[in-house]
Amino acid sequence: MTRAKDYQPRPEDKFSFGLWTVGNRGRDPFGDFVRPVMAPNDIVAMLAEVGAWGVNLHDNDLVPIDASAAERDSIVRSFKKACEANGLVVPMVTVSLFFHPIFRDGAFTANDPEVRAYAVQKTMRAMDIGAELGAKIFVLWGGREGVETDACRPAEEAVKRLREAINYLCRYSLDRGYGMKFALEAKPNEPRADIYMSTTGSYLGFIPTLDHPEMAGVNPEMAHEHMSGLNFMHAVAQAWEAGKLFHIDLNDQMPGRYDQDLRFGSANLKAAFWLVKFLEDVHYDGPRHFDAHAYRTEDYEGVKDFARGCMRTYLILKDKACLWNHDREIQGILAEISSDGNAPKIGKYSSEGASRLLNHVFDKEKILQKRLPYERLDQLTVDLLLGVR
Ligand code: GCO
Ligand code: MN
Ligand code: MN
Repeated sequence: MTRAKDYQPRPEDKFSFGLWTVGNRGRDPFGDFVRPVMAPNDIVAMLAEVGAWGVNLHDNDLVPIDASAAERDSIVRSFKKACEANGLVVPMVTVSLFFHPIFRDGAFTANDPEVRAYAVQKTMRAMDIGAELGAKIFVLWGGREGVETDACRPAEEAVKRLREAINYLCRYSLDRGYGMKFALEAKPNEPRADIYMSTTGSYLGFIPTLDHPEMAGVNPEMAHEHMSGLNFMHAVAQAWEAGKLFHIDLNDQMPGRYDQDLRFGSANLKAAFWLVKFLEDVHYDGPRHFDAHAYRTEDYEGVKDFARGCMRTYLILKDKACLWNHDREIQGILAEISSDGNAPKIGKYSSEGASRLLNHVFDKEKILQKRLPYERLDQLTVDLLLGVR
């Protein structure tokens, strides 16, 4: 990892924003819009101005749900031109299966088979838009796939319906030669009281049960894991280790609150640091997507501050990760705590190895003499993050 010389975003950083993020108009359950509508093509220009690399969208962020085929074609064509003119790529497309009232009982998991079929049709059409715009990642976030009462359906039936829909969509991508991969995004609650597939780990368990497991991975979101009080970096690391980190949603969130979608790094700087360090250390080369929005107090100049802030914080933390990796005292402690000593090798199982391990005598007193200076290590990290090191 080389140190960034400045904190200016560059295309190789692969920073992306959804149309719905910088285009968020600040409505919440208690109050109305505070910012005027910004047309998708103008959002693209704004993203180019702040230095983003990519723009993502839901089908209906761009094409109104009841647009005619001709309207749809001309909107998508004009958007594509705007992206090209502004030098932005469309790495990911997704589908809104949560906004229209028809999804009040879910989409792929709804009890009404007509709603389920409509959800699949709507997704296929969103995939068509994605293919036209060059997107290779298709995110599926089942915001309405959940319950207020478990009386409404057996929970395992929901899993089966979800599987059936995703299997179908994989086949559609193969049939059309779209070369898309699906990134499944978990969330514990909001807008439903409980959402099926509440954590990234749930999806990692579900994916191997698909007909085409190689076509499905995850899109972990920082706020979603933090809402449950979980360690986001651990979820990302597990997904990465399984070869399933297809996309990532970066933002921030105070644990135990409503879904806040705060600017990246604004609530839990230390968690953001470990996350950035992880992504950079393993050379994750997918998009770094900020699924967040500006405070409701902002106008569109403030939205630019928000977007620039997400990217700047990421780059500062990347620089800090580089310093951490080259800090002699930190590295000295790491070498000390990871030394093997005289530990018997476990390795791959064999009968002889098992006998050897069973007969080994462990000197617990000696093992306990080994220093584990994690207080010092953590304080060095804090000093480094606070800029006094
Ligand atoms: C949320 C989700 C969404 C999804 C998006 C993509 O909490 O609302 O994070 O923003 O990421 O809909 O499918
Ligand atoms: Mn979210
Ligand atoms: Mn998200």
